[in-house]
Amino acid sequence: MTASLFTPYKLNDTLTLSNKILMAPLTRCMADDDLVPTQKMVDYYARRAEAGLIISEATIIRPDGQGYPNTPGLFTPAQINGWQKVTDAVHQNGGKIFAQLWHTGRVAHSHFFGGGDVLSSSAQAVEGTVPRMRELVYQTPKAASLDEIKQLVVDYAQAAKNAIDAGFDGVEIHGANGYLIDQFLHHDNNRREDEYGQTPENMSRFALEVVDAVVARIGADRTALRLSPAAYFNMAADPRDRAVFDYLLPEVAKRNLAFLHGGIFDDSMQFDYLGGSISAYMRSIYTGTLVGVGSYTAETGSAAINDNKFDLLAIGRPFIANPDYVAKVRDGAELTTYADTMLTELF
Ligand code: FNR
Ligand code: 8K6
Repeated sequence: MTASLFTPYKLNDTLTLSNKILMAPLTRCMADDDLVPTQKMVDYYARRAEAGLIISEATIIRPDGQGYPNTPGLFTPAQINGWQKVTDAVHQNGGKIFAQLWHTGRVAHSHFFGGGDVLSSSAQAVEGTVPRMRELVYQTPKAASLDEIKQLVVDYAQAAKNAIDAGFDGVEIHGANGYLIDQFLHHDNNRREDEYGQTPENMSRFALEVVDAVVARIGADRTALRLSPAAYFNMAADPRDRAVFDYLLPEVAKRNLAFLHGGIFDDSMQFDYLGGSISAYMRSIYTGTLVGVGSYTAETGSAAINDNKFDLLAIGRPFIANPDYVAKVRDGAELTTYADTMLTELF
């Protein structure tokens, strides 16, 4: 029933995956206080190397991208060295790993980087407080100036280069889930009146500039992108957002990236303005390799691949609960059920 997951998949001339199961990016907040990956993180990723591809937990590109405690970075030599140990261990176990590149934008908090501005597309604050640090109320961001946008693009490209230096097989640009890039792609957050706002082309500009800068630095074969056409996390939906993604997805397809990955927790959710689920919407206008995700089991994911709904399956929470997820599925062994209490420990 899950046989379709266990055939190799050629992403491009540079990368072939040994199976179609990806480990989804999963923030764990377990890096040390300098945001360097620890030995426990090395072991955690190494245990999961049977995945066709691991996508690392979201990893911040620079200090003001941080929105949660102890999320790893990729901007200091110590962080690059720490990740090198992770990628070496994964490679030794026969696996492949991409780094997910992250800037949280308005979901950042200056508590984590010693004060100063939080940057976003516009000065629209996200409501509420930082999870697990309930005393930290989100601050109103500064709308990034044109110079600040240029610098952000440069910093994404540098983090991508740092990822390659750290031994990663590639990067996934985190353009999903209401973080910085997504903050340009939805009307709820993007109120700009310059060349980065108002029209689908303008609202897509930052995302495409980041993609192009990363591709120029490390190559399209090693670059992937995660997007959330539906606003569902830290963001309110607006039916006008559809036109933004109708423009953006074909533009991304022209770049021949390694893959495009949906950002969603449950892919059975239907969005009126997208005409269905986010994977169905993305499949209808994106022509390259598509990764499906969101509350799938190996069986439902395999069936979706057989039905040509997407090409590769990303698995999140079950991979936290089962380090040996791939072997268990292959052998038909029983899986341990995920519980939020498992987030307190890396195993
Ligand atoms: C996530 N998710 C997530 N997504 C992302 O793009 N970057 C990240 O760092 C994280 N971090 C994260 C942490 C935890 C604890 C959870 C549960 C989820 C979303 C994740 O990649 C995935 O899309 C969802 O978990 C849905 O897939 P599953 O878990 O239903 O297979
Ligand atoms: C501290 C880590 C932050 C990264 C994301 C963690 C996600 C936690 C898992 C549950 C989140 C629920 C997200 C909202 C989905 C809404 C669907 C309507």
